[in-house]
Amino acid sequence: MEISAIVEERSKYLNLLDLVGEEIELKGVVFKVRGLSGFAFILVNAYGTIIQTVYTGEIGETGVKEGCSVVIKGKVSEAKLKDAFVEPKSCEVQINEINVVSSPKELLPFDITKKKLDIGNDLKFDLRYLSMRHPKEKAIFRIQSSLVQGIRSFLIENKFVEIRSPKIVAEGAEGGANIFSMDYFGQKAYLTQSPQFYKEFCVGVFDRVFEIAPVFRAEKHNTNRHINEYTSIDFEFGQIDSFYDILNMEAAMLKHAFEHLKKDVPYELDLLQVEVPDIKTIPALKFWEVKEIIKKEYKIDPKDSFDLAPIEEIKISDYVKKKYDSEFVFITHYPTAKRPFYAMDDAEDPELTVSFDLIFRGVEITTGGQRIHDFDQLVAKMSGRGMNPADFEFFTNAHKYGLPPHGGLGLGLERLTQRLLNVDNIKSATMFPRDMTRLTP
Ligand code: AMO
Repeated sequence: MEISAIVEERSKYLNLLDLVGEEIELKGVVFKVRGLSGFAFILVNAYGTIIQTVYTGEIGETGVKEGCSVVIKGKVSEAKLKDAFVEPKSCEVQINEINVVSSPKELLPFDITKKKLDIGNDLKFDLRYLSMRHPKEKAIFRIQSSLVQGIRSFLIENKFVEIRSPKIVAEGAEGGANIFSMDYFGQKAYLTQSPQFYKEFCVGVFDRVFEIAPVFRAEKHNTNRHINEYTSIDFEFGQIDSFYDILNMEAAMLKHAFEHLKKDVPYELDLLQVEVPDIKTIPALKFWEVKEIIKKEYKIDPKDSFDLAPIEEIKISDYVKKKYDSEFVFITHYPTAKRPFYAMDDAEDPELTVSFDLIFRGVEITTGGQRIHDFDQLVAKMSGRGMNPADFEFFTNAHKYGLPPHGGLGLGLERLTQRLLNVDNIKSATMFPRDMTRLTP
């Protein structure tokens, strides 16, 4: 078999519209059978989309049922289809021959052909590999995949090198208690919270780097925005003139990714009625300014004065939407007290850092900022925080031997998906979520 044959075979059906009048072979899984007297509509899930086929005869005699893998030979004809899940809607396949190549032992325990999957979240996650067969559930992850593709292509076009950092590490980068520890051949080890150290190392090598990979957080609370394993989209780059370069890079990356989405997955965006934001510029407000706005405009005065509470993120989004017609807002200059040791302090006010969060539709989706690149400054900041720089020698060595001014960010893929698709819980935007009680599937 020629290497190109498999590629040709699979790409043929994708252009069904171009094949009207032609005989084709279609391989797929039966999604739904609607038998009528003397004929039947068989919706077939063929490599990703659901195609309508028409069988003339008594379907009951063929052994075809939902979940069967079938090979169909038939002719493509024009049609006007209404079924929300069918794509394309302007043609169908008239079956000449249908053969069952595999048949399920049992039918699915719930109906995946209904307009909306009406099962509870527990069952949805317990049987995720089945519930995802529902077109609307599947669309979430098709969109997520396209988002990653758009982000990755932007970064590669802009000379970022994709790296792979270890997930078993000796020290956490982010501090705090939300770190999983483990026994590593008698030594204490952790599951990584972030590729922070490694991306900074790699700036010293490639200048621009990124990683899209899982990270782990031992969050003990069950919220609609936290999971214990998530996909972190990290980038880091050197030779920055100011930390605003990082904000601009993120805005350009999201703009590119959203444009890619609109071209790549229009069917899924339509199915889930997703409103993809049109990014022009993203306003940037300073942390203390935001606190003032919330107090003045919304009469809210939350207790934590060094961080933003979820309600404040919601309110500032509301404010920015009304004032600047933007669904995104950068919040800059977070207090030093709430930022990790590697964050660079603001030269004008050491109580603040040149760091930021990006809020999208009321939820923080990104943290980023400029990092300390100078060895002495880094060691002094660590010591000032009661950390022992010797424990982090493997990290500070990179600074000792020289790093350029640099910065970057971490963007939570599931939070981005959650806000983009407007789903209520981050777990619904996570293929196989891990929370305090869920380890399977
Ligand atoms: P931070 O800890 O703020 O920053 O995380 C960055 C982004 O990751 C997402 N996120 C989460 N998503 C789901 N569940 C969680 N438990 C969770 N925790 C965080 C959020 C958040 O904005 N090293 C820095 C990034 C950097 O400065 O480059 C870091 O990890 O979307």
